[in-house]
Amino acid sequence: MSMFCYQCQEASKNSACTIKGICGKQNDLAKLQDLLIYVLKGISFYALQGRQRGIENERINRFTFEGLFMTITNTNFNKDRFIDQIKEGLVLREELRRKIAGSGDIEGDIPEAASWWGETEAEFMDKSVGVGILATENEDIRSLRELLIYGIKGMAAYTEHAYNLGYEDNNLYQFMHKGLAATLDDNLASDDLVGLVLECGKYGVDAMALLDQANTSSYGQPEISRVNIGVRNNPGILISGHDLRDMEELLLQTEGTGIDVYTHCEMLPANYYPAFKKYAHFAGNYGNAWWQQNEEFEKFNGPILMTTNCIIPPRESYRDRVYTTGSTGYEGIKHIADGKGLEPKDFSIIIEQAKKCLPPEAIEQGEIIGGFAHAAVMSLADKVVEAVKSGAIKRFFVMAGCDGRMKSRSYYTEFARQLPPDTVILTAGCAKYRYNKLALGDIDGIPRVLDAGQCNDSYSLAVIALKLKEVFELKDINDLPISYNISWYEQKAVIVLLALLYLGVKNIHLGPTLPAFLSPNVIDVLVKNFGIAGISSVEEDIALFMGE
Ligand code: FSO
Ligand code: SF4
Repeated sequence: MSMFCYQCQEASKNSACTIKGICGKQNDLAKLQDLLIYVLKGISFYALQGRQRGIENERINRFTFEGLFMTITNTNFNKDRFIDQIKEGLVLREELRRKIAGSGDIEGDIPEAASWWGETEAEFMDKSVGVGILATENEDIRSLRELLIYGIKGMAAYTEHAYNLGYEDNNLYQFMHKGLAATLDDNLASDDLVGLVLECGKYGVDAMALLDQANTSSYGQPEISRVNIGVRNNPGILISGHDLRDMEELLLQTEGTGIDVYTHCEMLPANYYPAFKKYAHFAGNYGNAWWQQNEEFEKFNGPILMTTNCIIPPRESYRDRVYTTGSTGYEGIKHIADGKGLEPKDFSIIIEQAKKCLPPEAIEQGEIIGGFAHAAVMSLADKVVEAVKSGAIKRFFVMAGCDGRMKSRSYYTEFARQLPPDTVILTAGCAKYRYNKLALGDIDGIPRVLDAGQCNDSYSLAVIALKLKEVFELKDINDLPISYNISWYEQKAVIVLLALLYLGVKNIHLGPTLPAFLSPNVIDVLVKNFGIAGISSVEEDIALFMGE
């Protein structure tokens, strides 16, 4: 049986990738990812029982979020890494099982995922057949299990970034284990799983809040900033992904070397943090959203560090300049290991290579503005409230989420362009690249595109909405003049969506297509309870949102 993956928006024919991923994921890698998730479910079965008996295992917790993160779209394409991870997972699971058995009988029937054992790649490949998505026959149960798993994957990514900065919340680990173990339980009906999916949204809010706390306590509150999108004359290192600790360590290690540092894609918001802005060799942002990296990495000329997704299969022309770190990986690409204990990572190999490279080729020039996270927007609160009261701002549009390759995503550029001039876009995530360089002007000094930051900073947009609800003394967040037109791509967008649902936001429009993993009945539940909808034409949607 060949692979079956439908976890992202680019799933083949909006159904599933079954021969090879549109993302470049090969059949064997997809199956190893399925097996790793299966092993994590088995670990979760014991972790839950362990916790009830006071056995909290730091290594298991870390292994769980790392493993989940590795399986997110465009994160890790290195087969050997998955094989090692599965081996380590089985050993950890057995250690935990023995510990729990030592504290009394194990409760309930032990699922196969918690007892299966294998050692070789051939055994892993054999086992991977029959443990993937299609192992659940009922379409609705399968859909809800996967929705839950994807939400947990997104949560795991944010949890890992917070952990890297020393911030943890045991409740998040507990829910990851509870949710994963629940997907093994055939006694759970659709309603139970819907309940877990909504609970996942609650933990999604908590994970994003924790990461917000980690980022802002470590690097200060993002400030409204102008970011250079042109180039300088020195050789440069391009840093992509979401991990701010990697950003800090790279800036520290490149200081005084004559190398400039540029951000790419989701690292753009690093330019808004006071702790990073102070570095003279931090030169700005280079390029656009992840899917254009083939052309842009070629032109950058210097080394590129991928701290998280989205990585796409690199071309030969720049392959030797790409480095992965953290959860990312790619066969044949150099990987920068974690530092020992609290030690920083060692980026010297990248810096040495950069010294021998040409400066980046200019692909754009000028500046963009961003840094409208919750604290910065709150400092403008009076102005914003005044503009709403006077009618200068009629409506806000939350257009957070992700960008992607599909041609149909030009919808978002057109949507932004055609929105009435008395509207403001609130954005976060790489979705912004579809409209953050348009000349959309401002309203009484408030730019019409307010970028809060990375996809996890969608949390900021929720905080802003809740604050406005308070200021306008409204009972319901849905009474605010805010519409939600979200573009999604991978599993972090799933946790952002579940978090918004948990906060009570209704009538979210999701595009460019609805997730392939949602069965018709599950879509029905989301439509009935939350008013979730897809998108149609720009003109029709704008008229609908503006109540015309
Ligand atoms: Fe984009 Fe990729 Fe941040 Fe995602 S770079 S698509 S939702 O990884 O995480 O927004
Ligand atoms: Fe296909 Fe997306 Fe899965 Fe890649 S992650 S195999 S593109 S569904």
